[in-house]
Amino acid sequence: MPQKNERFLVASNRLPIVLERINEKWEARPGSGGLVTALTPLMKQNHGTWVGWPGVTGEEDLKSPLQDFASEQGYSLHPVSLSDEDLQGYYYGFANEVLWPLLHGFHTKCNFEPGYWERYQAVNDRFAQELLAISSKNDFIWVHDYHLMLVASGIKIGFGQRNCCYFHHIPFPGPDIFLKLPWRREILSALLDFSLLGFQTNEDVANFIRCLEAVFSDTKQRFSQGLHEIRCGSRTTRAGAFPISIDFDSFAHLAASNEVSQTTAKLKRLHADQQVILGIDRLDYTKGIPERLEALRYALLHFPDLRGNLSLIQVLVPSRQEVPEYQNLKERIQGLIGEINGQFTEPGWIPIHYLYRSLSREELVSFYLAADIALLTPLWDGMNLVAKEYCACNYHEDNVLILSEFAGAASQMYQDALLVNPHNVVNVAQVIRRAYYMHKSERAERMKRLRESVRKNDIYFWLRTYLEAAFEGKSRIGSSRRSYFYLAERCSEAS
Ligand code: GDG
Repeated sequence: MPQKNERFLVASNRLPIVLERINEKWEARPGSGGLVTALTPLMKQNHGTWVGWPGVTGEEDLKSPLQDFASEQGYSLHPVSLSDEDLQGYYYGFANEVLWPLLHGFHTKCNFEPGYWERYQAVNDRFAQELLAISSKNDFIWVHDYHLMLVASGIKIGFGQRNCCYFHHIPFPGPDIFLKLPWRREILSALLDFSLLGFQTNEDVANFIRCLEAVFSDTKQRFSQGLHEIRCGSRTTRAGAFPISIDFDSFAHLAASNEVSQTTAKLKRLHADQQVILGIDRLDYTKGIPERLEALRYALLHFPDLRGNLSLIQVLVPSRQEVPEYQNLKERIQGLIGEINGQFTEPGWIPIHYLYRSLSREELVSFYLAADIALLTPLWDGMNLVAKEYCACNYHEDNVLILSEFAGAASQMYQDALLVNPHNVVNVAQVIRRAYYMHKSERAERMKRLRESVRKNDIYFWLRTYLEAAFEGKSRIGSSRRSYFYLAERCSEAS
């Protein structure tokens, strides 16, 4: 754990704030994610600074809202300003059009534009220089996610010695996919400059090591004290799986609150004689939404007993609306919803209810509570926090989680969620039916175990285990065991 005299610096693409323009002035509110909540006490205690892009260009009038935020929250924010060209090349370009699709296995969607790579390097270097300028060698720097994979290397090039660690929130693919990247050697080499590399699953760690072995012939690794010790030539680092989680208690409390129960009751009344299936996703091609809709169509077509008795509420949270690919996906989803509703709607029953907006946290929890079944079918996902939030909220323990085996969360939930291959619409349809008919005693047993596991392995546990690995070089959850897929197959067979 960091000592009192060691400052704690976090770097991520965005600062953990929501900026609002009120009476011609910017105001900064803290972001609502579990990561921010979990890190805040540590940041306060260790004179923390969070480094990132504030979310708007032209930062001079941000000084005072950022200072107000620091005095209210007890830690500082250090903005890294980005020009429109930086944003286009580094963020929309390299992060969104190269790394996001590649690392989720969609290499055919990548735009390997050399100019994007130039900007990515320049912005990563800027983050490194800013971090160097505001830190000293006793400080601990924790870099988050794929936007900033070159930062430790930038710090080293600037002759800085820092304890600089990294956590990767999205999947890491194997060499068959990763090696398509024109800058594979540079990125892998830069990652080796971090002293600890955290991934979501053992599968991600194994893929990363296989990529190293493919690119650097002198790669050696051994598993010790829950971590992989990796040596490539003269460089050494450690890597391990640290499945991220949620603030269980805050979700469980909100779920039991009056604010939420009224909306939940309304939703339940609306679907009084039916079971509700819930899908909540940011609009993204990795989330498997068309596949989910096709599975529902198949279920309604082949299992007439479900018609009139089961409805899907699909919440789509707007995202990257300016990108044509995302507009096309939205149109495709809306087209499918229209077709399925047109095909099956009967007086008094509509198969799919569709919301295209983001929900308040209270609304979100009401939807979790009103749903008898959650249907989360990403084609590949780092973790999928919605799966964990859904379990945390459902204190009645009378509901079912259907989860893609390609969500990182499946590595922890495979025994009690019903796992599906989202590409196999027939299987997903069968599993929907199985969930619909699952007896309440089986629901309760499964959900109880799921909730207990999410409660025990919450975001604070994740933080502690990561920091133990960073400071003591060992992990209590580490395992060299690789894949859960074979088990998953057995666990999710439809009856
Ligand atoms: C990355 C990785 C990994 C969603 N809609 C609303 C809303 N949400 C919140 C959920 C949940 C989060 O957004 C989405 O969960 P993800 O797991 O997809 O998290 P991301 O940060 O988007 O993604 C992912 C994660 O990092 C953590 O490492 O799991 O694989 O891609 O918390 O509650 N919140 C509100 N309204 C909504 O409409 N308030």
